[in-house]
Amino acid sequence: MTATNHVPTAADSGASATERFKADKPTGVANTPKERVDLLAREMLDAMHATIRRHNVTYDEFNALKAWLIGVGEAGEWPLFLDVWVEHVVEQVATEHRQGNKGTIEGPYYVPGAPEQGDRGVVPMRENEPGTLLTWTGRVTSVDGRALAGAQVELWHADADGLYSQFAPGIPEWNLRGTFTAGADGRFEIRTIRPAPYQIPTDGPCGKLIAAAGWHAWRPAHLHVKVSAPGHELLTAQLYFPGDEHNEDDIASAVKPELMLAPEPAGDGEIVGYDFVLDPVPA
Ligand code: MBD
Ligand code: FE
Repeated sequence: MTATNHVPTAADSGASATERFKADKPTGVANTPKERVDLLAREMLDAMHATIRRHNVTYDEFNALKAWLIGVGEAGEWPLFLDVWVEHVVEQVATEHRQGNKGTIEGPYYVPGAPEQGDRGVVPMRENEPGTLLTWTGRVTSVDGRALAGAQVELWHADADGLYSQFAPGIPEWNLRGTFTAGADGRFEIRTIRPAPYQIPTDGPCGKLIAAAGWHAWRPAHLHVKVSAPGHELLTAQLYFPGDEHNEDDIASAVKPELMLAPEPAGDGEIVGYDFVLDPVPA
């Protein structure tokens, strides 16, 4: 059974991801000194020049690159491209200092403000949402072990067809997106369904690069979360399922061993436990 009657295209999800990014993320460099802009821009250009010299890049290849870059922008795939092939290094640098969970990349499909479900509840989903039921219990604490009552766990993930609401057409607005608020002891319980693996759209410029380079287009099945509490650093993470054939070769390089779930069969679905430890904001 498929959840939609419309085959999603790269242009659908790319345009939505670009609009989402422009609406939510700070993009100014007003506080960046020109010395730093000069350093970063020059080193990135130096790296490109070195590649051109080392491999005798031709005018045909240069023009193919130019056409491809124009296409990435036209299809709205800059968020996809950067989150798949660059974000994992930014994330590693940004969270290296943490003593609690480090997490992993956000990706292009987060939407703030998902409906509040309290400390235990079912994530918004369609009647007869396809997929294995998953009951996840967890707890949010600070690095000193203190329970973080009122911590928010924002969850978003793909459906059993690998599609995200608000980025693929024909899916209810907040489908498989919800905000949970930890109770007095920092505990929460979330009921959802297991997502399917995600395939990068194959009909857009990122898909063309993947095909031209002989790569595959898959991310393993994953749950996205953002966990936040006052006075603590925001944790952005993804959780994965054992046995997925792409856990070892995620196109987005975002799998870490500590993000692997261990679900067990229970009733007509599965249960799993996974806790979060947040770092206090440095004084
Ligand atoms: C995704 O679902 C995702 O999580 C990332 C990082 C990139 C593309 C699609
Ligand atoms: Fe994702």
